[in-house]
Amino acid sequence: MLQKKYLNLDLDPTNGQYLLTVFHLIPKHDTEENFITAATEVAAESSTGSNIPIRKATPFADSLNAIVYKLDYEKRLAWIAYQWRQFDRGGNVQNILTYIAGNIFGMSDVVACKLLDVWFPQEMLDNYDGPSYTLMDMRNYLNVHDRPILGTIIKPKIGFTPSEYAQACYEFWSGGGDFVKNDEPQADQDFCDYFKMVDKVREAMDRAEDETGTTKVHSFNVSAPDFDTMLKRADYVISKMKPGSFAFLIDGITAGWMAVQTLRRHYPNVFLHFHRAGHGAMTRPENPIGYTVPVLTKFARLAGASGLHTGTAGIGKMKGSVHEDIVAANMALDLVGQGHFFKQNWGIIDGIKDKIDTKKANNNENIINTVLDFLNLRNESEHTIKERSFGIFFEQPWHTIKPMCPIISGGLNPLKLRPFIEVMQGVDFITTMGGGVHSHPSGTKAGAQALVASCEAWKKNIPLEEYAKSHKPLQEALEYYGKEMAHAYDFS
Ligand code: CAP
Ligand code: MG
Repeated sequence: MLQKKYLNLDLDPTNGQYLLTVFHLIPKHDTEENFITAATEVAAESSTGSNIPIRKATPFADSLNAIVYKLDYEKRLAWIAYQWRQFDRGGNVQNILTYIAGNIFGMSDVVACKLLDVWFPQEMLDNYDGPSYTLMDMRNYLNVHDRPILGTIIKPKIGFTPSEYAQACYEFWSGGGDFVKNDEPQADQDFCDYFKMVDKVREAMDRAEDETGTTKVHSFNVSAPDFDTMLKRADYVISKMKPGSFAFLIDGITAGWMAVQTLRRHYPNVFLHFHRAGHGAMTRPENPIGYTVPVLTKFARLAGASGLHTGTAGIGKMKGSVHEDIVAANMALDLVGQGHFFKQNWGIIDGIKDKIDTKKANNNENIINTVLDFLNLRNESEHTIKERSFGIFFEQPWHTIKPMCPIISGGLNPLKLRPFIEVMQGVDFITTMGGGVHSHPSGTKAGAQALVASCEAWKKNIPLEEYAKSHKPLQEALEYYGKEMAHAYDFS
């Protein structure tokens, strides 16, 4: 039933009161009239109403109605504005998703309802945590600044004892790798006691650091049956590991947004690693109902994840569009990110907002230069500005939702590093290769050495085949992955 009070095509949605959304929407019986009706029903169900007008509504309650403010029937697109004051105070991300990615996905009146993009007004950003410990902090700890952070996931996913698990970590680190993560299902299983695993990882890390002279990081999955157990596992890691040498991995979709935000608020000085196992049910491009990878990315950054898996842009094994995954990676990192429909400015220009034209500052460089001009910091070195764009500079007067690190994983191997750097057009990401390292014909350490050599070849701009002549593990990788895996990638 058309719910007129949720429709206003004359609304000005840019006054800072509204979180904006765009949905791809197809009604059960696809006519233009039903499309408009469905849009108002989605607005009602995701704000104050139901499938039928509510007589009990008061004028104030009605003032909180979500509003359909723009429609494009040809493309089946509906723009809906939500007053962000309707959301739970205190920076609650879960509550927003309960509205705009909740009941509406179950409505029988629609056969397609996909949240394509979302936009947060700057006035709203100030109420949400955003990342605390960033990629820049991890780079400083590892002393790695001009290349991706090279990581692995221990495989088999589970089944190792603590000692076997730690041995695999040691082999990867001793081969030159920086970063190891638990796989997403690894937790506290009877064959691999969580606390013993942590103890053994610390021993392996000490051994590898002594041998290589470089620092290492391990991302411990702290997903658990309940929050107390999650915090107990996290606190044990803290008690055993050096500050900076560990991250907390959370299965953000299955453990939930409250777990993500609890970790962000309890441990602001730890890299918060958001694994997105399960996201495909919402984000696969062919799914008619759900939300996109850039939307998931925006909410993970708002919630304060330090890093999120954002996909391999068609180079790995997981389904995902090149465009979506690159948009997501840039949305994670940049001060100004261009989404499918909205340009998201993640900064708030305290006290100088009326003095500079934020409309002119429409991308990273402009926005940084605009603020530096105003603050007469023009003569800073390029590196300092770059470093500062990671949020250090913008603590005062300009503060911002700090960048989040894209984590690139899924079916990758050392031969796929360069293609991703070229697609990404940058190195600000962590890559984790599981099968692509632990299937190397000469073992895990050689897998790590092949990955390190592949990165060196890229940095020196030497073709892999050429560089492999003096790097045996890379040569073996070329022979193995080049033959075995070439057909496995979907470059669509
Ligand atoms: C990769 C992985 C990661 C996925 C997550 C796995 O292993 O450990 O969980 O990459 O996907 O279990 O598949 P491989 P995404 O390196 O052996 O593929 O990053 O797309 O969320
Ligand atoms: Mg995994």
